Amino acid sequence: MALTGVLRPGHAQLRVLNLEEGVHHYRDVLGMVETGRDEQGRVYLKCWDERDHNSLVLREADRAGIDFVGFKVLDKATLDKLEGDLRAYGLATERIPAGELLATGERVRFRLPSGHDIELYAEKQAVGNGLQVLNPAPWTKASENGIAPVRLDHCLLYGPNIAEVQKIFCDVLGFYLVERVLTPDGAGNVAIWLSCSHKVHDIAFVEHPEPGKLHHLSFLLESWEEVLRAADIMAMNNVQVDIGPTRHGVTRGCTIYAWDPSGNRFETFMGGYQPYPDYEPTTWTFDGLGAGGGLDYPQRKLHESFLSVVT
Ligand code: M3P
Ligand code: FE
Repeated sequence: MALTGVLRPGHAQLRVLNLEEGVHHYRDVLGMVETGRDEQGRVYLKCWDERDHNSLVLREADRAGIDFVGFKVLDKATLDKLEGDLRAYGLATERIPAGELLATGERVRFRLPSGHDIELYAEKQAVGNGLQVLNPAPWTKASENGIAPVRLDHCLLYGPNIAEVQKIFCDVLGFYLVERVLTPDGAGNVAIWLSCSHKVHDIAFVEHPEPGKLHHLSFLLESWEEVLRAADIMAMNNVQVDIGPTRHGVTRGCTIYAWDPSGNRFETFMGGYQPYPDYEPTTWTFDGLGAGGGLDYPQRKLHESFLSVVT
């Protein structure tokens, strides 16, 4: 099998200021499926076409932002191996027992030098996508609820030391660099897009002085028409839009950035392209991010909120 090691981003735990407002947004407007609640009061959701029990966990807190991002790995042997590799690299790891997150096996957690907590896990209950595996229909009723993305696709995180973060993902966890934006002097990167798969990114980072920040969690749609329909649904539900609908030059994704009721940015997007690990990374100059259309290809400007609004 070609796809081994780290498979995909599997879950993110998001802090919301008001739980039921957050549930309304992610379940009824974005159109995820609620799959459980735990004794801590956390709410679990998945996108309709995801097969594992949950991909988004909402926790009520007095400040918005992200608690952790979890990546599913191939199996338990891979989990043990990657834990050893992280430790050998010099990172501290912590084991969180199975069941601490509903329907989820043991997790290995570590903190990046950007201040973000990342987890690896091998097991999560497969609840299916509502379709039988034998002679299935192409979609279900759940795919007609709200914006209805097919999966949690990636996140963009803001924090310090992204050169070191890139080394951890690429040298220890088997990711590769797909695109990057150079610093104004061209000596380093201000932004990196990393993939562990055939996706244009599974996680991305922007260099930022404050650690542990969330720029956006992103959800995949399958057509430009669905992105435009998402914009209609956002407007009908008074969801505040940040940028779009438009296209990113970086990754070529066709996108909307918008805010949930707690001020966490989320993205609904389609497209991009399918890179391979042997591709030379695409490089954008710092000016290219704005005037070159990296952020917003048609408008060719660096929207002020891109660098300043994070949770
Ligand atoms: C994405 C995406 C920028 C490009 C961002 C890309 C900030 O968020 O999902 O493709 O230039
Ligand atoms: Fe994105």
